[in-house]
Amino acid sequence: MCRMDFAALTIFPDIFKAYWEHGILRRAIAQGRISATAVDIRAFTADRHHTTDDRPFGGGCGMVMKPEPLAAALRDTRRRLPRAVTVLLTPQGRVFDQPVAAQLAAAEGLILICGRYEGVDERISDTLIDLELSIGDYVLTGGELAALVVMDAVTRLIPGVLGGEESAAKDSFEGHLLEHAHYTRPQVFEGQAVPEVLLSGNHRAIEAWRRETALTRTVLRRPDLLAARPLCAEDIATLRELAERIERIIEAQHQRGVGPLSGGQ
Ligand code: 9D3
Repeated sequence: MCRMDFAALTIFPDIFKAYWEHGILRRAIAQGRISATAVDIRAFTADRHHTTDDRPFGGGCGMVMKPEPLAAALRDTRRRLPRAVTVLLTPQGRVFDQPVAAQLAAAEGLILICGRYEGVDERISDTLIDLELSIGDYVLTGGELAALVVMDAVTRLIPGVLGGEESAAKDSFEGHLLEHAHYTRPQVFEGQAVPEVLLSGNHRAIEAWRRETALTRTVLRRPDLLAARPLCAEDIATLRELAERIERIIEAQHQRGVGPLSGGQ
């Protein structure tokens, strides 16, 4: 059985526990498909005040995470998880995406180091880190949420964590097309009906409709996803048919005398 051991190194271990106690992560832990531990960096301090930060050499505002407690916590965790990949969550890292999640899902373990303050001492990242990850271009107050994001995205890719049909079938195009629209009961909600085709029982028509809505949403909202990966011939045909439908609508407007030089109306 595939199994993944996660360890999060943090000065706020309680943040993790609440998330781990719910939903798919909780089930994955209960089934023994993953393990998850929060390692309190403060437990590896030697001074009376359990100091984890200090002032930056060279001056400036903000504090820096001290290297000694972090290195001690990391070495202790590595003794327990010798084959784990060590990841530092930092705004300077490579942006985490689905292909990175898929790569990390093949590891035997992940040690996720969560920075606080202005960041961790550079000598930690220089020598003890395999990979630096950011979760996107916005400013957080620390690495804990980013570590949870990585854990969440990686966990659902571990074989057996999701139910059978959920996982394998969709993974092939996960990440390069938006999902189709979803509807459930009631059939009419606040005056808005569910699209007819979904009630037809015609599974081929439903599949075609879903693919078409997925494609058109992607074209309109996230064209960058389409540019990143080629479409199959059928999808291109669907888009061409859509383009022709739009063309006919424009053409019909021309017939009524509306065009770029007509001044509208
Ligand atoms: C004065 C410069 N600082 C504020 C702009 C730099 C800075 C230091 C530490 C900004 C954020 C943080 C805390 N963030 C993370 O630890 C972090 C993060 C993020 O902020 N955004 C996206 N991904 C990540 S991963 C870790």
